[in-house]
Amino acid sequence: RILVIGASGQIGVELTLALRKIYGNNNVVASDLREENELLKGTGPYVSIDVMNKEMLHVQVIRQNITQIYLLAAILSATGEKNPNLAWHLNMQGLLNVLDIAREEKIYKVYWPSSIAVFGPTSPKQNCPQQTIIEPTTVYGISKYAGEFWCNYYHQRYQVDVRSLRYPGLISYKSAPGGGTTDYAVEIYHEALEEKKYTCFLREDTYLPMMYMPDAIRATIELMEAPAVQISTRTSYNVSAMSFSPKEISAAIKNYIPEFTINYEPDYRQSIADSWPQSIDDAVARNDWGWKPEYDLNKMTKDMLENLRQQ
Ligand code: VAH
Repeated sequence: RILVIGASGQIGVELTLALRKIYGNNNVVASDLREENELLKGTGPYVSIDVMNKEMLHVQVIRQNITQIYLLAAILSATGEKNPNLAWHLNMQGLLNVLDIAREEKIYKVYWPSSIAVFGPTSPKQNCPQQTIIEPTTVYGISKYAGEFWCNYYHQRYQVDVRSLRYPGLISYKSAPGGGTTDYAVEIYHEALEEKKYTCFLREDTYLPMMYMPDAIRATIELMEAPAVQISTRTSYNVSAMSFSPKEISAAIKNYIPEFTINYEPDYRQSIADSWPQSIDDAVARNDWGWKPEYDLNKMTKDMLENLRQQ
């Protein structure tokens, strides 16, 4: 059985629904510190778990007959800069609790997301490769990079089959993002429909690597279902789909909502965005397990607006 920790978050909701479709509702136990997300209600078992409480988590893993764990609970880049100690503690200790329980209980597979936020100002800005100079300058990036080495360590030393993807900014309509620097790219669709205007907290020319949630969910499942022999990277894989700026996503939206207008009021998140690469090289993921994105900016924009209109 699969346990999803952080199932009520932006990725967790969609990953839980996707995993339930594949493995059956009752075989995917959703958990979060927060109460069950509306979209999950009635689709399968839900337990309240605090990933920081290792003993309680261990009891649930045994009681629920868990054989795979997806750990999505984390504090993201923007919130992390407001609460550095909490972000470090939750992101790091949560992972260590899961890895140690996976070792003790011989859990079959573990998934843990990293992020392109591991890269810092000294990493290449264009086509940033899998291995390069990596000097994160946010607490979130530091915790994700450190976590990658812990995943590699638990695989090497204890043969825990833990796998990871460095997600770019993720855009979705089913679930709200939580405290990320790339969240503008989700907010803008909601505001375009509701207000026909948006005040963007990043400069118009801020290019960032992005991915539509359906691609991110498929990448996660394809990675987890790949034969272990194909997995050459036990820190975390670069994956990429597109890069765009607020100016470009506004133009894409204007194709559907011509009267949409945007203005810019950069805030503290601008310096976080400026520290990250503008585009990512995901050749290793493509070679190892056949990664290939399906959504570009226009296809995503069409799908986002159609689905948000129906909500
Ligand atoms: C964030 N959405 O903004 C996350 C992501 C690459 C960005 O890690 O913090």
